[in-house]
Amino acid sequence: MLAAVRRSGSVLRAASVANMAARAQPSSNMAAFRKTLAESKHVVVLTGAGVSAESGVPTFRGAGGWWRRYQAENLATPGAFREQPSLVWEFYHYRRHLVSATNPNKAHQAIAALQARLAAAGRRCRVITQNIDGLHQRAGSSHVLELHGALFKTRCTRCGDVRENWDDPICPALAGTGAPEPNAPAAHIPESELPRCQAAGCGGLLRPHVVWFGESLDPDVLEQAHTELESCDLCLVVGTSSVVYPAAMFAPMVAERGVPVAEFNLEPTPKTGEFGYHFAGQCGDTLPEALAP
Ligand code: BJW
Ligand code: ZN
Repeated sequence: MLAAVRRSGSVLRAASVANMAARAQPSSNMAAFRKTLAESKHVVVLTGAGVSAESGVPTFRGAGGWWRRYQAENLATPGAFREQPSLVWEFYHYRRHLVSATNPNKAHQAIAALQARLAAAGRRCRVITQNIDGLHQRAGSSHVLELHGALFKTRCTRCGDVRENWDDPICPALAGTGAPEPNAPAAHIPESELPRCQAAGCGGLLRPHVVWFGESLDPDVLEQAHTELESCDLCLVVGTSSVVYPAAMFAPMVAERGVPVAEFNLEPTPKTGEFGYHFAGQCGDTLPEALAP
């Protein structure tokens, strides 16, 4: 079935609709979830922007998803970068600066503690995140699969060189730019003064090493994610609106195998009806309770 899903999104959609119709309302029985967790041998935790919200990192959709007069997701496109590289770099400079000043929250910590506890018991727990903020790793999680790239990595648009970069600002011209207020003026930095490639003799324009809309995810990361999803016996979906593909179909794929899936979110999502559990609330509250030893 999963191989078919990879080949055809429509197979998945048809199966999901049938599954939704067949399922009862998801349970919010914490004791039942904790029993399932206690019996599981291979847990996958799929996270989205909501897991970092309590650290002060804005989500993409909803009220927090604006930067100046732009919806964040409209700046996360190759077209936006082609047309206004200065504006897009300002947006990422703002986020790099903001994330540098934040810390992992109780949700990141609960996930990292679960991973450590299961590993010590010879059980497996893997984090698959759509986030680029690195907060899972800073909380102590290992083996984190970053589906949409990393905020503190750059990629050269000319030679493809990828490297870590924690400089703030990443280049002198971005210093003091990136203010998020609706009326903040654009910096209009010339391309020659935006971040440039340091690989020998290149000097090409750098871009954030992230996955924008319409771009393919790293095939190795995707393959590893599928391997985890196909073999896990419990899946947690934390703080994602489940509207961006391919990640949006990961947990439904797991549920389709009859494996328990638990969603932790402030509100229901388009996929909630496909899952066995839904825990409403801030994941900084719900996850520590759900994952406590
Ligand atoms: C809390 C909380 C708290 C808050 N506690 N909860 C199939 C069907 C239709 C379209 C497509 C398809 N396959 C591909 C597409 C096209 C496209 C897509 O999905 N479009 C849809 C929007 C319709 N996908 C792509 O283009 C992907 N590429 C791809 O598939 O390539 C092949 C292909 C291309 C085109 C056609 C077909 C195939 C690439 C997607 C890349 C997404 N990139 C971004 C930016 C990354 C870089 C950056 O960060 O700057 O990734 S967009 C943005 O959305 C970001 C996020 O990772 C992603 C998901 O958002 P997320 O994490 O869910 O955040 P929010 O804000 O949406 O939700 C937060 C949730 O948390 C909410 O539910 C809150 O309630 C909750 N919450 N606080 C618990 N305290
Ligand atoms: Zn280069």
